[in-house]
Amino acid sequence: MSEGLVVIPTYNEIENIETIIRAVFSLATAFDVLIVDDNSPDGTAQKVMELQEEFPGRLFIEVRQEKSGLGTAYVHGFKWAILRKYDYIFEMDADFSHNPNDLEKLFAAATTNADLAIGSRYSTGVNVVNWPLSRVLLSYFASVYVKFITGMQIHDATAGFICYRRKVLESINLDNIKFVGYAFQIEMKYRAYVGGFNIVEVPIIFTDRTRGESKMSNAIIKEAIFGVISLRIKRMLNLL
Ligand SMILES: Nc1nc2c(ncn2[C@@H]2O[C@H](COP(=O)(O)OP(=O)(O)OP(=O)(O)O)[C@@H](O)[C@H]2O)c(=O)[nH]1
Ligand SMILES: [Mg+2]
Repeated sequence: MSEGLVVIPTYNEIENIETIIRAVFSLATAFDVLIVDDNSPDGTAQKVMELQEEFPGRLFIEVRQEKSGLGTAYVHGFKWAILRKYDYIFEMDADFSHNPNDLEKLFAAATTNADLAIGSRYSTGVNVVNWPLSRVLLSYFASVYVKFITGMQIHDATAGFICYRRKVLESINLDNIKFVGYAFQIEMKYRAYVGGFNIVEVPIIFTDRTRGESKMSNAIIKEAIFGVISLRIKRMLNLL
């Protein structure tokens, strides 16, 4: 067993799944991989099961019965990782927006001084490739908004490319995490921040997906806008 586990949530990622898994396993550092698939109709899970024969003891899959959002997929993966005592637990998308080669940069940060290492698009300017301007602006201003409401000094508050030390995840009551989209990413960072953990941003370049479909929706944006306010209120009431 490796000390690091890369958790990848998937919904209809048949066009990316095999290449992303192979990319992780071709890194110099040996990480294990857990796919959390929500019963994708396109057969993503079946593909993973086929690949498990090639990577026994390194590639794992959890299949949930229905599409229930990225947040709870990660919570499922985190609980799985904590039970198995992985020391470093990563979040990464399946769509190559996050370059698997950067896993090693996040790992280096987490094994030196970071309790939570964030693959950050905005710590050195705006490092986003191929996103329409509207998407860049939305994401960038989401981070400014989060900073304003929460006071948390993070450049990329909605980032989903992360390495956590296990103790950070163990300190968070994962059953209380209910958000499904960007609000989930913000809440995880905010809880780590409130918990006094050392958060480090590692600059990365984020590239828009070229294969498969986006699951972005207005509901996810709304959840983030109101979610940040509700986090701030919970904090004021000492509930967080
Ligand atoms: N298990 C699970 N995975 C999901 C769900 N929604 C999204 N994902 C996965 O989460 C990752 C991020 O989703 P994306 O659709 O790329 O969302 P995004 O990155 O915000 O948007 P785009 O990059 O514009 O597509 C991908 O690996 C998706 O397959 C879900 O409901 N359940
Ligand atoms: Mg994506």
